This record gives sequence, structure tokens and C-alpha cells, in this order.
Amino acid sequence: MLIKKPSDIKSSEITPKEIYLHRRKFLLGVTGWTATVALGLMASRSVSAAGNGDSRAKLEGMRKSPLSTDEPLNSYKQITTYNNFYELGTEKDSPARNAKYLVTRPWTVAVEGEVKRPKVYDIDAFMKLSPPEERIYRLRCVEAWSMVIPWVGFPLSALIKQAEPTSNAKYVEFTTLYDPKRMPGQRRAVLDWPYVEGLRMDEAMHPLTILAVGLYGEILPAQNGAPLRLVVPWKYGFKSIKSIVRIRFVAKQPLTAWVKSASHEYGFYSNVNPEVDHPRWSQARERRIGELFKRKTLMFNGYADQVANLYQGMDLKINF
Ligand SMILES: Nc1nc2c(c(=O)[nH]1)N[C@H]1C(S)=C(S)[C@@H](COP(=O)(O)O)O[C@H]1N2
Ligand SMILES: [Mo]
Repeated sequence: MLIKKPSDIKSSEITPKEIYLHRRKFLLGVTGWTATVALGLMASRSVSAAGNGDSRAKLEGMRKSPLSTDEPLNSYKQITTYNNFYELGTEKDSPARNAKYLVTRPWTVAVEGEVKRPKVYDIDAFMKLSPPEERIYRLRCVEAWSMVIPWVGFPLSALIKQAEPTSNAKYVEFTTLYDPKRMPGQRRAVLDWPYVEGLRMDEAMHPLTILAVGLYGEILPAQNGAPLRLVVPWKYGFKSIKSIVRIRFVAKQPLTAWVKSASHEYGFYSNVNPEVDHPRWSQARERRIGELFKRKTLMFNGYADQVANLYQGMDLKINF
């Protein structure tokens, strides 16, 4: 059986981390490449489950990634109940409470713009584009807290290679679903909906940049951006846009939702940088969710060795 129902599995919030890690090693070691198939089957099975808001469909066979951090993980409960997802409400616990509204089937992802092979994918086909990996990344929110999250996903570069961008493509623009029925937070003008984010092409192609479809070995819960979200670990969390319906290749730097709403506070790059404060608070330190004392924030969220070269010659105080 590739798919386990919730009743067959111990939920990771009650599984001690050591056991989870052990089980993970086992799964990663044994099953290997059946993952793509598992994902596809899982995705079709989850059609009904996705609607009732409590699906815990298991993904198996993920490959382990050398790009993962070995820091202690935040718990499944922390990761799924302390969220920023304004389309599902602005309190930290509202995305989990409103998750039931975000029905994720049917769902399509349009890949378009400056590409030789534009395509509208059904989400289940999209998830089979590339074998999923487990990627344990730090996530640093601009609000000066952080978590360590075991994502499941594949490099954005795999999609980009399939789409074959033209030489005009300099940036990638991502757009979240606009549907106030499924995203009740969009009934209030908190942001100019839909949420839009963007990356420069070299950032999008970087091996650390992934499209996530799961976490803790299970399909992504709605509150974490189901069915598909971006994860860019060296940037503030808001760059990691959730519930994507469109990926567009463009010549000009996209006008992102946060730059549009407050360009003096949020820049296009938004690289984690302890030396550049937010106008209203310091970015020098952060609170790891679950810990008592603050820790120092690291340049590029600790990924400087891998990404600093992308910004050589740029003034990161101007390009914040
Ligand atoms: N569409 C959309 N994507 C979003 C957000 C949002 O409000 N809407 N919040 C961002 C912010 S501020 C953070 S910190 C991360 C949080 O991701 P998580 O809830 O999975 O930890 O999602 C980001 N992606
Ligand atoms: Mo954030």
C-alpha cells in the first residue's frame, strides 16, 4: 500500500522527533523512486479528502536531500497552527480554523508568459513533474520568528526546464488563487488580492528553491498553502507564496503584493538580513517557535554559502 489513511498512521505531532527521524530514514532509504507514482495516486485519492479539511494522506518514498538542515524540527502542530495566510484570516490561528474552506480540487496551475511551452496543468499532473524530496529548511518570518520545517517538494528548476523560457524571461511571477468563497479572508481588503510574488530568474533556478506539495511526509495542509506553494529559504517567509494557480515568466520585475502595499517596508528581494532593520523593528534576532530565548538571525537565514554569490556587487541596503 502506498497510501495510508489517517487511521493507519501515527500523527507526527504525537510522534517523538527521534522516532519520526528514524522512520524517515527508513522510508527514504527503502522506497526510492516510486515516489512520483505515490504522489499521483495520493493526489487523486485526496480529491474528496481535500474538501473536508482533515486529510492526512501520507506521502512515501521521498529522497533525502543533502540540502536539508539537521536542526531540530518544529512539531507538526506548531507548523500547522501558527500560520501567516491572510486569505484565511490575519490571526495566527485563523488559517488552521478556516482551512476547511480551501478546497483544493479541482485545481489548475497555468505556466505561461515568456516560455516556449506554455501549459495549463491539472494539479495532479503537476505534482508528477519531478520526484519529490524531503527538504528540511529554516523559515524566517519578517516578523522575527522562525521554524524548522520538513517540506516535501521538488526544485522549481525542474518546471522551468520543462517550460523552456525564452531569452526575454528575466523574472518569474507567482499568483495565488483568487476566490473569496474558498479564501474568505479575500472579502477584506487587507492586501490587493490576489497575492503575487516574484523571483529573479537566477533565484528561481537556484537548487534551494522548491515548489512544496507536502510537509512531515504528508500532503500539504490547506493552512500551509495547499496544494502547491513556493519555498525560498534564504528570503523572508512572505516570498514563499501559497496556493499557487499561475506561474508567469516575464521581462520586468513583478510588482509583488507586499511591495504594492508598503514599498518602504518590504522590498522585492527580501533576503533575510540581520543588518537591515524593518522600519518598525529590528531584524537582528529572532524567536524560534517553541524556544524561550531569542537567537541571532543569520545572513541569508544561514544559507549564505549557497546564495551570497547571487547578489555580488549589489547594495543589499538599497535592494532590501
Ligand atoms: N498567498 C499567501 N502566501 C503567503 C502568505 C499569505 O498571507 N498569503 N504569508 C506568507 C508569510 S508572511 C509567511 S511567514 C509564510 C508562512 O508559511 P507557513 O504558514 O507555511 O509557515 O507564508 C507566506 N506565504
Ligand atoms: Mo512572514
